[in-house]
Amino acid sequence: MAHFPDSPLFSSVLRLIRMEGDITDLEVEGEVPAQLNGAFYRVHPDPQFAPKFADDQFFNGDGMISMFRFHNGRVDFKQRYAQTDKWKLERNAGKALFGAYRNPLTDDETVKGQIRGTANTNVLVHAGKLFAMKEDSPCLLLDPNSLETEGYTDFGGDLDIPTFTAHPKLDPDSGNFCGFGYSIAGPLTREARYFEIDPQGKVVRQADFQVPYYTMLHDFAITADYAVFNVSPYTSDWSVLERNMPHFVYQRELPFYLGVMRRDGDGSDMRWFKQEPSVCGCHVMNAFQDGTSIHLDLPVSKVTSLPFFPELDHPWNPEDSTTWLSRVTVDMASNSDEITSIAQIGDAPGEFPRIDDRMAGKPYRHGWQITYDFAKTYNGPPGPFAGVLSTITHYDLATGKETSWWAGPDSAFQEPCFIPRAPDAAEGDGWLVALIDNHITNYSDLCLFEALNLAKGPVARIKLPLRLRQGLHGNWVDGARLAA
Ligand code: V55
Ligand code: FE
Repeated sequence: MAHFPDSPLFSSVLRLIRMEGDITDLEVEGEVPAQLNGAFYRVHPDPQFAPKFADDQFFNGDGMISMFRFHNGRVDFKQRYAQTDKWKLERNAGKALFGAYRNPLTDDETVKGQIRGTANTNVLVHAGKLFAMKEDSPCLLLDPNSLETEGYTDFGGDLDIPTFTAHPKLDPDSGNFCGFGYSIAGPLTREARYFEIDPQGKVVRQADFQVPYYTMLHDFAITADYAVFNVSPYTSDWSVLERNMPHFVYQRELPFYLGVMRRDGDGSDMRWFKQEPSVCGCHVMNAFQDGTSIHLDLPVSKVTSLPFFPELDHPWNPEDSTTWLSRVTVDMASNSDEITSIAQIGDAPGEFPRIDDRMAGKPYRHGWQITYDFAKTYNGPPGPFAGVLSTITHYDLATGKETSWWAGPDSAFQEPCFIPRAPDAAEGDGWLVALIDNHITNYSDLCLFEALNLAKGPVARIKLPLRLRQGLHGNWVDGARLAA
Protein backbone atom coordinates (compact mmCIF):
# COMPACT_ATOMS: atom_id res chain seq x y z
CA MET A 1 0.00 0.00 0.00
CA ALA A 2 1.53 3.26 -1.08
CA HIS A 3 1.80 5.99 1.54
CA PHE A 4 3.33 9.24 0.46
CA PRO A 5 4.47 11.85 2.97
CA ASP A 6 1.70 13.90 4.50
CA SER A 7 3.24 17.12 3.23
CA PRO A 8 2.35 19.94 0.81
CA LEU A 9 5.02 18.58 -1.57
CA PHE A 10 3.03 15.35 -2.13
CA SER A 11 -0.59 16.41 -1.79
CA SER A 12 -3.13 18.94 -3.01
CA VAL A 13 -1.59 21.03 -5.81
CA LEU A 14 1.41 18.69 -5.90
CA ARG A 15 -0.47 15.39 -5.78
CA LEU A 16 1.38 12.72 -7.74
CA ILE A 17 0.20 11.36 -11.12
CA ARG A 18 2.27 8.13 -11.65
CA MET A 19 0.11 7.27 -14.65
CA GLU A 20 1.44 6.20 -18.02
CA GLY A 21 -0.85 6.04 -21.00
CA ASP A 22 -2.06 7.17 -24.37
CA ILE A 23 -4.97 9.27 -25.55
CA THR A 24 -5.64 9.42 -29.26
CA ASP A 25 -7.14 12.67 -30.57
CA LEU A 26 -7.52 14.91 -27.53
CA GLU A 27 -10.60 17.05 -27.16
CA VAL A 28 -9.97 20.59 -28.42
CA GLU A 29 -11.74 23.86 -27.71
CA GLY A 30 -10.97 26.27 -30.55
CA GLU A 31 -8.86 25.25 -33.51
CA VAL A 32 -5.45 23.59 -33.81
CA PRO A 33 -3.92 24.83 -37.11
CA ALA A 34 -3.76 21.91 -39.55
CA GLN A 35 -0.23 22.91 -40.62
CA LEU A 36 1.13 22.32 -37.11
CA ASN A 37 3.10 19.11 -37.45
CA GLY A 38 5.46 18.07 -34.68
CA ALA A 39 5.58 17.26 -31.00
CA PHE A 40 5.79 19.15 -27.74
CA TYR A 41 7.60 17.18 -25.02
CA ARG A 42 7.75 18.17 -21.35
CA VAL A 43 8.65 16.45 -18.07
CA HIS A 44 7.67 16.59 -14.41
CA PRO A 45 9.03 14.88 -11.26
CA ASP A 46 6.69 12.06 -10.17
CA PRO A 47 8.13 9.69 -7.53
CA GLN A 48 7.42 6.08 -8.45
CA PHE A 49 7.61 4.99 -4.80
CA ALA A 50 7.26 6.77 -1.49
CA PRO A 51 10.57 8.50 -0.78
CA LYS A 52 12.94 7.30 1.93
CA PHE A 53 12.65 10.68 3.66
CA ALA A 54 9.39 12.47 4.41
CA ASP A 55 11.00 15.84 3.61
CA ASP A 56 12.00 14.67 0.13
CA GLN A 57 12.67 17.47 -2.38
CA PHE A 58 10.32 18.16 -5.29
CA PHE A 59 13.38 18.00 -7.56
CA ASN A 60 14.05 14.36 -6.51
CA GLY A 61 11.04 12.76 -8.23
CA ASP A 62 11.31 10.28 -11.12
CA GLY A 63 10.92 11.90 -14.54
CA MET A 64 7.48 11.52 -16.14
CA ILE A 65 7.54 12.55 -19.78
CA SER A 66 4.50 13.82 -21.69
CA MET A 67 4.35 14.06 -25.47
CA PHE A 68 1.73 16.07 -27.37
CA ARG A 69 1.92 14.97 -31.01
CA PHE A 70 0.35 17.53 -33.39
CA HIS A 71 -0.68 16.43 -36.89
CA ASN A 72 -3.53 17.27 -39.30
CA GLY A 73 -5.21 19.57 -36.80
CA ARG A 74 -5.36 16.96 -34.05
CA VAL A 75 -3.24 16.17 -31.01
CA ASP A 76 -2.37 12.75 -29.56
CA PHE A 77 -1.06 12.38 -26.01
CA LYS A 78 1.46 9.89 -24.68
CA GLN A 79 2.93 9.76 -21.20
CA ARG A 80 5.72 7.46 -19.96
CA TYR A 81 8.17 7.28 -17.11
CA ALA A 82 11.79 7.83 -18.04
CA GLN A 83 13.07 4.35 -17.21
CA THR A 84 16.32 5.39 -15.61
CA ASP A 85 18.63 2.83 -13.98
CA LYS A 86 17.24 4.11 -10.64
CA TRP A 87 13.66 3.60 -11.83
CA LYS A 88 14.40 -0.01 -12.91
CA LEU A 89 16.25 -0.94 -9.71
CA GLU A 90 13.44 0.45 -7.58
CA ARG A 91 10.76 -1.13 -9.81
CA ASN A 92 12.39 -4.51 -9.21
CA ALA A 93 12.63 -3.91 -5.47
CA GLY A 94 9.10 -2.51 -5.20
CA LYS A 95 10.33 0.42 -3.11
CA ALA A 96 12.69 3.40 -3.00
CA LEU A 97 16.37 2.45 -2.73
CA PHE A 98 17.91 5.80 -3.46
CA GLY A 99 17.74 8.45 -0.75
CA ALA A 100 17.76 12.23 -0.69
CA TYR A 101 18.16 14.60 -3.63
CA ARG A 102 21.80 14.69 -4.79
CA ASN A 103 22.97 12.84 -1.66
CA PRO A 104 24.52 9.41 -2.37
CA LEU A 105 25.32 9.02 1.35
CA THR A 106 21.62 8.31 1.93
CA ASP A 107 21.27 5.42 -0.56
CA ASP A 108 20.77 1.75 0.28
CA GLU A 109 24.01 -0.28 0.28
CA THR A 110 22.62 -2.39 -2.58
CA VAL A 111 22.65 0.56 -5.00
CA LYS A 112 25.92 2.26 -4.04
CA GLY A 113 27.72 3.40 -7.19
CA GLN A 114 24.66 3.15 -9.45
CA ILE A 115 23.58 6.15 -11.52
CA ARG A 116 21.21 8.20 -9.33
CA GLY A 117 19.61 10.23 -12.12
CA THR A 118 15.87 10.80 -12.42
CA ALA A 119 15.80 12.39 -15.93
CA ASN A 120 13.21 14.80 -14.54
CA THR A 121 14.33 18.23 -15.73
CA ASN A 122 14.23 18.63 -19.51
CA VAL A 123 13.47 16.71 -22.71
CA LEU A 124 14.65 17.59 -26.22
CA VAL A 125 15.05 15.78 -29.55
CA HIS A 126 18.53 15.69 -31.11
CA ALA A 127 20.18 13.30 -33.57
CA GLY A 128 16.98 11.25 -33.82
CA LYS A 129 16.68 10.56 -30.08
CA LEU A 130 14.76 12.09 -27.21
CA PHE A 131 17.31 13.28 -24.64
CA ALA A 132 15.93 13.18 -21.06
CA MET A 133 18.18 15.12 -18.76
CA LYS A 134 19.06 15.62 -15.10
CA GLU A 135 22.18 17.60 -14.30
CA ASP A 136 23.67 15.08 -11.81
CA SER A 137 23.76 12.18 -14.29
CA PRO A 138 24.53 11.18 -17.88
CA CYS A 139 22.02 11.72 -20.67
CA LEU A 140 19.16 9.21 -20.96
CA LEU A 141 18.01 8.38 -24.51
CA LEU A 142 14.46 7.46 -25.49
CA ASP A 143 12.72 6.73 -28.75
CA PRO A 144 11.05 10.06 -29.65
CA ASN A 145 7.96 8.36 -31.14
CA SER A 146 7.28 5.54 -28.67
CA LEU A 147 8.87 7.12 -25.55
CA GLU A 148 10.52 3.75 -24.90
CA THR A 149 13.71 4.18 -22.88
CA GLU A 150 16.94 3.02 -24.52
CA GLY A 151 19.21 3.94 -21.61
CA TYR A 152 22.12 6.15 -20.64
CA THR A 153 24.70 7.01 -23.25
CA ASP A 154 28.32 8.18 -23.30
CA PHE A 155 28.08 8.90 -27.05
CA GLY A 156 30.15 5.97 -28.19
CA GLY A 157 32.66 6.48 -25.40
CA ASP A 158 33.47 10.02 -26.57
CA LEU A 159 31.85 11.80 -23.61
CA ASP A 160 33.39 10.14 -20.56
CA ILE A 161 31.92 12.39 -17.88
CA PRO A 162 29.33 11.42 -15.24
CA THR A 163 27.08 14.47 -15.57
CA PHE A 164 25.16 16.21 -18.37
CA THR A 165 23.28 19.50 -18.16
CA ALA A 166 19.49 19.69 -18.41
CA HIS A 167 19.75 23.08 -20.18
CA PRO A 168 21.48 22.51 -23.50
CA LYS A 169 21.25 25.02 -26.34
CA LEU A 170 20.88 24.11 -30.01
CA ASP A 171 23.11 26.30 -32.18
CA PRO A 172 20.74 27.50 -34.92
CA ASP A 173 23.59 27.75 -37.48
CA SER A 174 25.55 24.53 -36.99
CA GLY A 175 22.69 22.49 -35.54
CA ASN A 176 25.10 21.45 -32.79
CA PHE A 177 23.77 20.52 -29.36
CA CYS A 178 25.79 22.69 -26.94
CA GLY A 179 26.00 21.53 -23.36
CA PHE A 180 28.18 20.91 -20.37
CA GLY A 181 28.61 18.73 -17.33
CA TYR A 182 29.56 20.02 -13.88
CA SER A 183 31.06 18.30 -10.84
CA ILE A 184 32.56 15.87 -13.34
CA ALA A 185 35.32 14.78 -10.94
CA GLY A 186 32.72 13.54 -8.44
CA PRO A 187 30.02 15.08 -6.25
CA LEU A 188 30.75 18.64 -5.05
CA THR A 189 33.83 19.11 -7.28
CA ARG A 190 34.56 22.30 -9.24
CA GLU A 191 35.57 20.53 -12.48
CA ALA A 192 33.33 21.06 -15.49
CA ARG A 193 33.35 20.41 -19.23
CA TYR A 194 31.76 22.21 -22.17
CA PHE A 195 30.91 20.07 -25.21
CA GLU A 196 29.10 20.12 -28.54
CA ILE A 197 27.35 17.20 -30.23
CA ASP A 198 26.69 17.51 -33.96
CA PRO A 199 23.35 16.74 -35.65
CA GLN A 200 24.49 13.15 -36.28
CA GLY A 201 25.17 12.59 -32.57
CA LYS A 202 28.97 12.84 -32.70
CA VAL A 203 30.83 14.76 -29.99
CA VAL A 204 32.81 17.38 -31.90
CA ARG A 205 34.08 19.75 -29.19
CA GLN A 206 35.14 19.37 -25.55
CA ALA A 207 36.76 21.97 -23.28
CA ASP A 208 37.42 21.63 -19.55
CA PHE A 209 37.16 24.44 -17.02
CA GLN A 210 36.75 25.03 -13.28
CA VAL A 211 33.99 26.99 -11.56
CA PRO A 212 35.10 29.51 -8.87
CA TYR A 213 33.27 27.58 -6.15
CA TYR A 214 31.11 24.43 -6.16
CA THR A 215 27.76 25.63 -7.41
CA MET A 216 24.49 24.61 -9.05
CA LEU A 217 25.51 25.21 -12.68
CA HIS A 218 21.93 24.77 -13.79
CA ASP A 219 21.68 26.71 -17.07
CA PHE A 220 24.02 28.58 -19.44
CA ALA A 221 23.98 30.40 -22.77
CA ILE A 222 25.80 30.41 -26.06
CA THR A 223 26.73 33.27 -28.35
CA ALA A 224 28.25 32.97 -31.82
CA ASP A 225 31.75 32.52 -30.35
CA TYR A 226 31.33 31.94 -26.62
CA ALA A 227 29.83 29.72 -23.95
CA VAL A 228 28.53 31.86 -21.06
CA PHE A 229 28.01 30.47 -17.53
CA ASN A 230 26.13 32.23 -14.73
CA VAL A 231 27.22 31.27 -11.22
CA SER A 232 25.05 32.16 -8.24
CA PRO A 233 25.76 31.47 -4.56
CA TYR A 234 24.16 28.00 -4.44
CA THR A 235 26.92 25.88 -2.96
CA SER A 236 27.51 22.84 -0.77
CA ASP A 237 30.11 20.64 0.90
CA TRP A 238 30.33 17.15 2.37
CA SER A 239 29.25 18.32 5.86
CA VAL A 240 25.91 19.38 4.32
CA LEU A 241 25.42 15.92 2.82
CA GLU A 242 26.60 14.16 5.98
CA ARG A 243 23.88 15.99 7.93
CA ASN A 244 21.32 15.22 5.15
CA MET A 245 20.43 18.88 4.68
CA PRO A 246 19.09 20.12 1.28
CA HIS A 247 21.95 19.59 -1.20
CA PHE A 248 22.39 23.28 -2.01
CA VAL A 249 22.84 25.97 0.62
CA TYR A 250 22.57 29.59 -0.44
CA GLN A 251 25.39 31.89 0.76
CA ARG A 252 24.83 35.51 -0.20
CA GLU A 253 28.42 36.44 0.78
CA LEU A 254 29.72 34.58 -2.28
CA PRO A 255 30.09 36.62 -5.50
CA PHE A 256 27.91 36.22 -8.58
CA TYR A 257 30.06 35.34 -11.60
CA LEU A 258 29.71 35.32 -15.34
CA GLY A 259 32.15 32.89 -16.97
CA VAL A 260 32.98 33.37 -20.65
CA MET A 261 35.06 31.01 -22.79
CA ARG A 262 35.47 30.39 -26.49
CA ARG A 263 33.35 27.53 -27.80
CA ASP A 264 36.15 26.42 -30.12
CA GLY A 265 38.93 26.52 -27.52
CA ASP A 266 40.29 24.15 -24.87
CA GLY A 267 38.84 26.03 -21.87
CA SER A 268 42.13 27.70 -20.89
CA ASP A 269 40.80 31.09 -22.01
CA MET A 270 37.89 31.01 -19.51
CA ARG A 271 37.37 34.43 -17.86
CA TRP A 272 35.29 34.86 -14.71
CA PHE A 273 33.67 38.29 -14.31
CA LYS A 274 32.56 39.05 -10.76
CA GLN A 275 29.66 40.96 -9.15
CA GLU A 276 29.69 41.86 -5.42
CA PRO A 277 27.47 42.00 -3.51
CA SER A 278 26.09 39.07 -5.41
CA VAL A 279 22.72 38.58 -7.05
CA CYS A 280 20.90 35.36 -7.86
CA GLY A 281 20.08 33.97 -11.29
CA CYS A 282 19.10 30.52 -12.51
CA HIS A 283 17.45 30.16 -15.94
CA VAL A 284 18.65 32.22 -18.88
CA MET A 285 16.59 33.80 -21.63
CA ASN A 286 19.38 34.35 -24.18
CA ALA A 287 22.82 35.84 -24.73
CA PHE A 288 24.49 37.60 -27.64
CA GLN A 289 27.61 39.48 -28.71
CA ASP A 290 27.61 43.20 -29.40
CA GLY A 291 31.09 44.35 -30.47
CA THR A 292 33.39 43.32 -27.62
CA SER A 293 30.46 43.19 -25.17
CA ILE A 294 28.49 40.13 -24.22
CA HIS A 295 24.95 40.45 -22.90
CA LEU A 296 23.20 37.70 -20.94
CA ASP A 297 19.49 38.16 -20.22
CA LEU A 298 17.98 36.28 -17.29
CA PRO A 299 15.56 36.69 -14.40
CA VAL A 300 17.53 37.93 -11.38
CA SER A 301 16.62 38.19 -7.71
CA LYS A 302 18.50 39.63 -4.74
CA VAL A 303 18.94 36.23 -3.08
CA THR A 304 17.88 32.61 -3.64
CA SER A 305 14.67 32.23 -5.62
CA LEU A 306 14.42 28.51 -4.86
CA PRO A 307 12.77 27.89 -1.48
CA PHE A 308 14.16 24.33 -1.58
CA PHE A 309 17.71 25.73 -1.41
CA PRO A 310 17.44 28.32 1.37
CA GLU A 311 19.94 30.32 3.34
CA LEU A 312 20.86 29.04 6.79
CA ASP A 313 21.22 32.39 8.50
CA HIS A 314 18.52 34.45 6.75
CA PRO A 315 14.78 33.71 6.75
CA TRP A 316 13.03 33.24 3.38
CA ASN A 317 11.92 36.64 2.11
CA PRO A 318 9.48 36.60 -0.85
CA GLU A 319 10.40 40.14 -1.91
CA ASP A 320 14.15 39.47 -2.11
CA SER A 321 13.51 36.20 -3.95
CA THR A 322 11.33 37.74 -6.68
CA THR A 323 13.00 37.51 -10.09
CA TRP A 324 13.17 40.44 -12.55
CA LEU A 325 14.27 40.06 -16.15
CA SER A 326 17.74 41.64 -16.27
CA ARG A 327 20.66 42.10 -18.65
CA VAL A 328 24.16 41.22 -17.42
CA THR A 329 26.91 42.80 -19.54
CA VAL A 330 30.63 42.09 -19.64
CA ASP A 331 33.32 43.57 -21.89
CA MET A 332 35.84 41.14 -23.37
CA ALA A 333 38.13 44.08 -24.29
CA SER A 334 38.40 45.16 -20.67
CA ASN A 335 41.25 44.02 -18.41
CA SER A 336 38.92 44.15 -15.42
CA ASP A 337 37.41 41.06 -13.88
CA GLU A 338 34.29 43.01 -12.85
CA ILE A 339 30.89 42.64 -14.49
CA THR A 340 30.20 45.90 -16.38
CA SER A 341 26.52 46.20 -15.46
CA ILE A 342 23.35 44.41 -14.41
CA ALA A 343 20.26 46.30 -15.52
CA GLN A 344 16.57 45.41 -15.21
CA ILE A 345 14.99 45.08 -18.69
CA GLY A 346 11.51 43.75 -17.85
CA ASP A 347 8.71 45.05 -15.63
CA ALA A 348 6.73 41.86 -15.04
CA PRO A 349 8.49 39.60 -12.50
CA GLY A 350 8.62 35.98 -13.57
CA GLU A 351 10.59 32.86 -14.39
CA PHE A 352 10.84 30.10 -17.02
CA PRO A 353 12.19 32.44 -19.73
CA ARG A 354 11.89 31.29 -23.35
CA ILE A 355 12.77 32.65 -26.78
CA ASP A 356 12.26 31.71 -30.39
CA ASP A 357 15.04 29.13 -30.20
CA ARG A 358 16.15 29.95 -33.73
CA MET A 359 17.62 33.11 -32.14
CA ALA A 360 19.76 31.28 -29.55
CA GLY A 361 23.05 33.16 -29.18
CA LYS A 362 22.05 35.98 -31.53
CA PRO A 363 20.79 39.54 -31.04
CA TYR A 364 17.05 38.99 -30.59
CA ARG A 365 13.83 40.86 -29.97
CA HIS A 366 11.19 38.58 -28.44
CA GLY A 367 11.09 36.77 -25.11
CA TRP A 368 8.38 35.15 -22.99
CA GLN A 369 8.07 34.21 -19.33
CA ILE A 370 5.35 33.05 -16.99
CA THR A 371 4.87 35.86 -14.56
CA TYR A 372 3.56 36.92 -11.17
CA ASP A 373 0.86 39.55 -10.93
CA PHE A 374 0.46 40.12 -7.22
CA ALA A 375 -2.75 42.09 -7.80
CA LYS A 376 -4.55 39.00 -9.11
CA THR A 377 -6.64 36.78 -6.85
CA TYR A 378 -6.16 33.03 -6.51
CA ASN A 379 -8.98 30.64 -5.54
CA GLY A 380 -7.03 27.41 -5.39
CA PRO A 381 -5.57 25.64 -2.38
CA PRO A 382 -2.37 27.03 -0.86
CA GLY A 383 1.03 25.39 -1.15
CA PRO A 384 4.15 25.38 -3.32
CA PHE A 385 3.46 26.30 -6.98
CA ALA A 386 -0.07 27.31 -5.99
CA GLY A 387 -1.32 29.88 -8.44
CA VAL A 388 1.48 32.40 -8.28
CA LEU A 389 2.62 32.05 -11.90
CA SER A 390 -0.83 32.74 -13.29
CA THR A 391 0.05 35.18 -16.09
CA ILE A 392 2.10 34.83 -19.24
CA THR A 393 4.05 37.77 -20.62
CA HIS A 394 5.60 38.66 -23.95
CA TYR A 395 8.59 41.01 -23.71
CA ASP A 396 9.35 43.02 -26.85
CA LEU A 397 12.94 43.92 -26.07
CA ALA A 398 13.13 46.30 -29.06
CA THR A 399 10.28 48.55 -27.89
CA GLY A 400 10.14 47.67 -24.18
CA LYS A 401 6.45 46.85 -24.61
CA GLU A 402 5.07 43.99 -22.50
CA THR A 403 1.84 42.12 -23.12
CA SER A 404 0.35 39.76 -20.54
CA TRP A 405 -2.58 37.41 -20.33
CA TRP A 406 -4.03 36.11 -17.06
CA ALA A 407 -5.15 32.48 -16.80
CA GLY A 408 -7.77 33.40 -14.20
CA PRO A 409 -8.12 32.92 -10.45
CA ASP A 410 -8.29 29.10 -10.51
CA SER A 411 -5.18 28.35 -12.55
CA ALA A 412 -1.42 28.47 -12.96
CA PHE A 413 0.91 28.19 -15.94
CA GLN A 414 3.72 25.79 -16.63
CA GLU A 415 6.72 26.77 -18.79
CA PRO A 416 5.81 27.85 -22.34
CA CYS A 417 7.52 26.83 -25.57
CA PHE A 418 7.70 28.69 -28.89
CA ILE A 419 6.73 26.99 -32.18
CA PRO A 420 7.75 28.77 -35.41
CA ARG A 421 5.00 29.10 -38.04
CA ALA A 422 7.46 27.79 -40.64
CA PRO A 423 11.20 27.11 -40.64
CA ASP A 424 11.85 30.45 -42.36
CA ALA A 425 9.20 32.53 -40.55
CA ALA A 426 10.33 35.83 -38.97
CA GLU A 427 11.44 35.82 -35.34
CA GLY A 428 8.40 35.39 -33.09
CA ASP A 429 6.03 34.53 -35.94
CA GLY A 430 4.34 31.42 -34.62
CA TRP A 431 2.69 30.01 -31.53
CA LEU A 432 3.38 29.60 -27.87
CA VAL A 433 2.22 26.43 -26.13
CA ALA A 434 1.87 26.25 -22.36
CA LEU A 435 0.06 24.03 -19.91
CA ILE A 436 -2.54 25.74 -17.77
CA ASP A 437 -3.37 23.74 -14.65
CA ASN A 438 -6.77 24.41 -13.12
CA HIS A 439 -6.43 23.84 -9.37
CA ILE A 440 -10.20 23.88 -8.81
CA THR A 441 -11.45 21.49 -11.53
CA ASN A 442 -8.17 19.55 -11.51
CA TYR A 443 -7.77 19.47 -15.28
CA SER A 444 -4.85 20.69 -17.39
CA ASP A 445 -5.24 22.28 -20.81
CA LEU A 446 -2.37 22.62 -23.23
CA CYS A 447 -3.04 26.11 -24.52
CA LEU A 448 -1.95 27.43 -27.88
CA PHE A 449 -1.40 31.20 -28.24
CA GLU A 450 -0.37 33.42 -31.10
CA ALA A 451 3.08 34.18 -29.77
CA LEU A 452 2.98 37.91 -30.59
CA ASN A 453 -0.65 38.37 -29.52
CA LEU A 454 -0.96 36.84 -26.06
CA ALA A 455 -3.65 39.35 -25.10
CA LYS A 456 -6.07 37.54 -27.42
CA GLY A 457 -5.93 34.51 -25.12
CA PRO A 458 -5.56 30.90 -26.26
CA VAL A 459 -6.60 30.16 -29.85
CA ALA A 460 -6.95 26.51 -28.82
CA ARG A 461 -7.28 24.63 -25.56
CA ILE A 462 -6.17 21.02 -25.91
CA LYS A 463 -7.92 19.33 -23.04
CA LEU A 464 -6.58 16.59 -20.79
CA PRO A 465 -8.94 14.53 -18.61
CA LEU A 466 -6.57 15.02 -15.67
CA ARG A 467 -4.32 17.65 -14.15
CA LEU A 468 -0.61 17.19 -14.78
CA ARG A 469 1.81 17.78 -11.95
CA GLN A 470 3.90 20.93 -11.95
CA GLY A 471 6.70 20.27 -14.43
CA LEU A 472 10.04 21.73 -15.34
CA HIS A 473 11.02 22.10 -18.99
CA GLY A 474 10.18 20.96 -22.49
CA ASN A 475 10.69 21.53 -26.20
CA TRP A 476 9.04 21.38 -29.59
CA VAL A 477 10.37 19.31 -32.47
CA ASP A 478 9.27 19.63 -36.07
CA GLY A 479 7.43 16.60 -37.52
CA ALA A 480 10.01 16.20 -40.27
CA ARG A 481 12.53 15.22 -37.61
CA LEU A 482 10.19 12.60 -36.14
CA ALA A 483 9.59 10.69 -39.37
CA ALA A 484 10.85 7.22 -38.51
C1 V55 B 1 16.81 22.93 -10.70
C2 V55 B 1 15.97 21.85 -10.99
C3 V55 B 1 16.41 20.56 -10.76
C4 V55 B 1 17.66 20.35 -10.25
C5 V55 B 1 18.50 21.42 -9.99
O1 V55 B 1 15.39 24.70 -11.39
C6 V55 B 1 18.07 22.70 -10.22
C7 V55 B 1 16.42 24.33 -10.89
C8 V55 B 1 14.42 19.54 -11.48
O2 V55 B 1 15.67 19.44 -10.93
O3 V55 B 1 18.06 19.08 -9.99
FE1 FE C 1 15.75 24.41 -15.17
